[in-house]
Amino acid sequence: MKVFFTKKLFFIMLSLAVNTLFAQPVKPDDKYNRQEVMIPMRDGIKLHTVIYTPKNQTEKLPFLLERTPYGVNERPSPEKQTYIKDMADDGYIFVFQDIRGRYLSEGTFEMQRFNRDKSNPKAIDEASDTYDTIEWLLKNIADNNGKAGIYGISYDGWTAIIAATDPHPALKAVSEQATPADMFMNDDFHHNGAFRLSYGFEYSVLTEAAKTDSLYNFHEYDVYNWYLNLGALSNINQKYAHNTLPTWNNFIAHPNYDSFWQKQALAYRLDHPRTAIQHVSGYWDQEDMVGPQTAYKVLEKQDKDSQNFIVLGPWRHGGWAGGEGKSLGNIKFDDQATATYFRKEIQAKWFAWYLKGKGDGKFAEAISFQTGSNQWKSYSAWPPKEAVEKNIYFHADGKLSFDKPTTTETKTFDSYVSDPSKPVPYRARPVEETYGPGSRWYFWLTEDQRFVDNRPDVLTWQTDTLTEDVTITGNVLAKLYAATTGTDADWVVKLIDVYPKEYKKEPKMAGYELMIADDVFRGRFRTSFTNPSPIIPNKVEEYTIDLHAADHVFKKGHRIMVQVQSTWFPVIDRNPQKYVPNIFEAKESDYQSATQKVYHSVNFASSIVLPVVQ
Ligand code: PG9
Repeated sequence: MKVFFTKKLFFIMLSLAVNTLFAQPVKPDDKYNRQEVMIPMRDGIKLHTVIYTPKNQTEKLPFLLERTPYGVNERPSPEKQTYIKDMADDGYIFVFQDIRGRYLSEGTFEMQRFNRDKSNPKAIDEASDTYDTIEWLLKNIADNNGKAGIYGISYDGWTAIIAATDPHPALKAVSEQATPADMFMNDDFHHNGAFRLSYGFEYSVLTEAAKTDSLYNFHEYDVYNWYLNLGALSNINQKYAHNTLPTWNNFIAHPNYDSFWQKQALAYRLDHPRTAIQHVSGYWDQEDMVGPQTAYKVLEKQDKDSQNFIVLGPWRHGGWAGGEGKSLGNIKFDDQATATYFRKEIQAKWFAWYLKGKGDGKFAEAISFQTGSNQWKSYSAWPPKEAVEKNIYFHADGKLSFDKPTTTETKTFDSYVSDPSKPVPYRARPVEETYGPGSRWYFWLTEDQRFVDNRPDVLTWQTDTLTEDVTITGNVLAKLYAATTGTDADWVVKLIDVYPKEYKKEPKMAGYELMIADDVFRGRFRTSFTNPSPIIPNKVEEYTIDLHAADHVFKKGHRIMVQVQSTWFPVIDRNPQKYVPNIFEAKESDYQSATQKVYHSVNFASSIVLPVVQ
């Protein structure tokens, strides 16, 4: 049986709906001269690079680079790529490069390659590859203005920010968009130590089964079934991957937050901004929502020259790159073209200033599209200082309110049985293969949470109908007091905006349950991510779970809801609920049901900490 089959990223990107970027074939009559070159790196390896130089160039121009593992050859001329069209109109020399070991470049691909050993002049990493590329471009491409910028989304955002860790002196501006920052704590591969199973496996296949992109052939449309039938995670290597995927093997070898993950993380690799740097994050980014927020925060501590900026918008992963951005899934933004605005008014103007000296150079520290009110806002700090932490508490009978629970409450906890053989789907089934045809992966964070409303293994608390707007801007935290009969447990917390029962503005959205902030925490890591420990059965423990940034108005007439559950499958692997040293090596018999209790008593007052703005 053929296990893997390859497809070009072209098809994946088509279904990504970023298709406007790549949908049109290269035409010989466009406005650019296109050259394909192999640029030598310091260790002799050559990287495949496509360079677009404007045909009617009247002034010296800066370079704009994008470095990617997803293949550059299919890309049309810059003015035909929606993502960079506004910059193409301004005039740049565009440079697209296959990173080491991918597509037409020589060398070996390494997932998020570590920093090189700088004592060895021939040692390489993504920063040195960018450095060597810029050096070559300055010397070999005529009529450049001596400046370069780099941008990109996700992996390409990560290559951009890594370039900023050790920049060529000509590199003046870096726009990292949806970069991962820490693959154990957030982003693609784990969240708070909980493993992102479907993404982790499918992405390892995508990038490591061949030099070009590969999709796994599941022979099954609803992969929820496939992952459930897989059983223990060791079956991936035993039955399918046969140790051929380095990233999958690293998941198994590094089940805790050891130096492998720590040294890969941006917090380890970033110190202060060495170029102007812009971070771009989507509030409903299903892959790397937290990365840019973390990168911004780390650099902001040392931003003496005010060169560190953040932009947050109502987007899925890369949602700002194509289309207008007037909606996401079922959610509409009052006709505001958020993606168009980002490309024209933010991205293009920012590069024009730093690379061409065009414009007034005035950029807000933080620009955010506030959802609910559907307005762009500018802040002088992120999170804004005016937000005040306010707890919204869980109560008996499914109630949620800003009042702290009192001892007189009759019931002090709610409970459910979490059965790993019947995990709660993370989105409504069928769960299509992540990047497969017709996949709804791109919008799942905006999906109506009513699809789990009546499950006995999902707890729900909600406020009365709000009599005035509640605005939250900044970081949301969950403080959970919980116990389990098992020795390990996952806690998934979702903060939800419940639309009114009758909703004249858009009747079919009546009662909609929209996730505003959410995350999962793997209980074994409650005291240390490096040294996990079993949970003591039935002992109430405090879990503080970062639900990350939101800028949202819960409108008058809506309700605020919180849901708690212990499975989110298959985006998160099943916790066996019995402590084992390494879940990747758990046996099927280790998976057991457990009773989970979430407390709301005066001493164990579970709550969500909201950054409320009056
Ligand atoms: N989210 C993808 C990714 C980035 C970096 C590492 C692993 C995966 C991406 O969209 O590129």
